Amino acid sequence: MEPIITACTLDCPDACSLLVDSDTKGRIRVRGNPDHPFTAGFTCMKIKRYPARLANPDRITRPLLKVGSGWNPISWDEALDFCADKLNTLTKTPDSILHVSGSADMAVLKDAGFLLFGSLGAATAVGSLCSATGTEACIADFGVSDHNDIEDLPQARRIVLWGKDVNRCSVHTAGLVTKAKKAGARILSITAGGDENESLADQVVNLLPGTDRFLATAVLHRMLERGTVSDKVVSRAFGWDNFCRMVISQSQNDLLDICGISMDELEAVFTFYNSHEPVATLIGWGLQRYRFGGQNVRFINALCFAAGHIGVFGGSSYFFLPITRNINSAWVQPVLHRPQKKFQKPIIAQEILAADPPVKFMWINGTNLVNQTPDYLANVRALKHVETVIVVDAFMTDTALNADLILPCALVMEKEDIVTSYLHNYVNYARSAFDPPGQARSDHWIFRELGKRLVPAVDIPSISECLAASLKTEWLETGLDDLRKNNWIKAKRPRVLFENNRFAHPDGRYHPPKRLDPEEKPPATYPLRLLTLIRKEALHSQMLPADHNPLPTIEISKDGPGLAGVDLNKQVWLVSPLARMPVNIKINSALRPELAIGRRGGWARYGHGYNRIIEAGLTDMGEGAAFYQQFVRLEN
Ligand SMILES: Nc1nc2c(c(=O)[nH]1)N[C@H]1C(S)=C(S)[C@@H](COP(=O)(O)OP(=O)(O)OC[C@H]3O[C@@H](n4cnc5c(=O)[nH]c(N)nc54)[C@H](O)[C@@H]3O)O[C@H]1N2
Ligand SMILES: Nc1nc2c(c(=O)[nH]1)N[C@H]1C(S)=C(S)[C@@H](COP(=O)(O)OP(=O)(O)OC[C@H]3O[C@@H](n4cnc5c(=O)[nH]c(N)nc54)[C@H](O)[C@@H]3O)O[C@H]1N2
Ligand code: SF4
Ligand SMILES: [Mo]
Repeated sequence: MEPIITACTLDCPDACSLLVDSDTKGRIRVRGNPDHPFTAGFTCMKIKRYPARLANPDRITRPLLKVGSGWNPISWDEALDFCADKLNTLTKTPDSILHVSGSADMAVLKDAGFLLFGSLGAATAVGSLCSATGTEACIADFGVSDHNDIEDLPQARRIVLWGKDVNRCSVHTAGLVTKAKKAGARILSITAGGDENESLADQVVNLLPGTDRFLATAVLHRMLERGTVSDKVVSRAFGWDNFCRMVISQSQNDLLDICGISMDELEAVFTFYNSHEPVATLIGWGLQRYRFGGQNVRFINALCFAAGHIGVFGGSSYFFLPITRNINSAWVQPVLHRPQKKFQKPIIAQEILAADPPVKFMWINGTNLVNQTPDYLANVRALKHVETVIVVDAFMTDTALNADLILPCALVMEKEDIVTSYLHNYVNYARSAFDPPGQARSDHWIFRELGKRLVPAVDIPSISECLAASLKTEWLETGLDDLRKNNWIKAKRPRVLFENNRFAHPDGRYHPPKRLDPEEKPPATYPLRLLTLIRKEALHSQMLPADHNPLPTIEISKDGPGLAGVDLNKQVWLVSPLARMPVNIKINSALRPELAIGRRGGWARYGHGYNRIIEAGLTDMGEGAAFYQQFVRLEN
């Protein structure tokens, strides 16, 4: 195979440029493009396994209509007519049509779905299963979710991995941190456990889950007590005095108790931040999957600000870049500007079951919603409650299983597109490297063909039109032809954000948080906190049936309340107030005794799928999912 340069469109911060070719034995290879400045010639193991996934015999390659308890292959004409007929009867009651678009495909063209369903005025899903809580927190603090250029990280002198499992979640961030370390940077990891950061970090502080806002407050308390916050920094904040009163009114010992850490550990974090060398803080996504996840991020930002590490080279608080910021999404704006009814993703089952008018037609693309959203059993009930469910996917996931019609889609590397990143500022051209198998088609093709069948028709522009329109921004100096030739372009963004502490709020200032809410204590009958963390070898539920062991594995420390009275020679069950599931136990003595750790993404239909026992709940900001608020116990 001739080498093809394309780009990864999976939901991953690194947004790699990829080189697809074959090795000397003719086997297909996917590698990191050595010429791309950010990808720098390497990628994760997930994408290397993708050619096998794309060619997998379990792949759905024809539209499948549910008939009784089985599936009938039908033609695209029949499938699209089926959808159009249903939609055409509902256009007068658009609130009964619900469109849910996931982030499995991070590229531009899947947004054609927002154009199509937005034009109908259909209901849409808002909020997020992922990062919106922290993003909203950063916007509340700084006026925008933005950070210094990540490519300058190797020059940082001090780096904090705050709840960030870099080796799993972003191989390139891990690479940049390693470079910085080799150049002499000091690394502090503040974690609830389950990562592999000991190998990178000079020091590790292991705190109780969900309590980061109290650790940040304890450090801020110490800074105020010792008078280390500079007047120049303070002058750039709005409402600083009230914030200080709130911090100072806390008792240092109470704060340490809540976090479960020692005075020495607090002193270590204080000393790390109280430095003339700038500190770069990389905030992970895990610590915002709590009821007060937004506050967790806000108090960490407050600490970074007060210590003078925002707006300087080598500093910054890194959380998330909105993926649409370097492209123009105007082409997606529906022609008809009817306000759309909104369903909140983390509690979507409750909302569907209570909807008035009832949801009669639901379209799901780019997400394994049933498996990946809290309360799996309610999600199944909700889909059964809807008359017609269309799922666009390539595998028989727990979501597809509950569809009335499955439309087979093209996957990563099988379609042309443009993709941006939530970590760096490169915009990559994704070229089709493989033909989609059988009758699988891109989401864009499906939306365009469906649009033609609606009355009145909804016109979805061609691929070239959508892509060319998306490049028209002040940040990019390229057209589509150039990008097709050059494969990527870096958006013109400042390397240092918020220089001189000028923030994006209308008053130009930093806005500290106004509340510090208490963290829930584990109930006596459910003493463990369940953290369902990412796995290295797969992206969320993009696993194959053969990747599933007979039972999912829970890691737990030998000591503590988790295993009291549990006989490990008998079957162990993981139990929440919602449901219970059988699990394997792996002892991991490095973990705090209050934790149970599982790796997320396994499918409920194979007895995995932790969302069976995770209750649906919202975070304090951004309509996020409070996955890690869940308390559980183990029993026989
Ligand atoms: N291999 C792989 N990479 C991925 C993904 C994947 O599925 N697989 N998914 C991608 C996506 S969409 C996302 S959102 C990211 C997720 O990437 P991460 O944010 O890294 O993912 P999580 O596993 O949710 O949480 C990571 C860390 O948060 C820590 N943590 C949990 N609770 C707390 C807390 O209260 N305080 C502190 N300080 N730490 C805490 C845990 O110890 C864990 O190590 O990864 C992306 N990259
Ligand atoms: N228990 C628990 N659950 C969680 C989390 C947690 O911390 N704990 N974290 C959450 C997080 S951070 C995230 S981001 C979500 C991820 O959850 P989802 O957004 O559901 O992502 P995936 O599990 O990767 O499933 C994506 C599906 O889309 C399909 N797909 C891939 N590419 C395409 C495409 O181009 N078009 C279409 N139509 N389909 C495609 C894949 O085959 C796959 O079935 O999970 C959340 N779920
Ligand atoms: S999943 Fe992430 S690290 Fe792996 S190839 Fe895609 S963008 Fe790169
Ligand atoms: Mo995510």
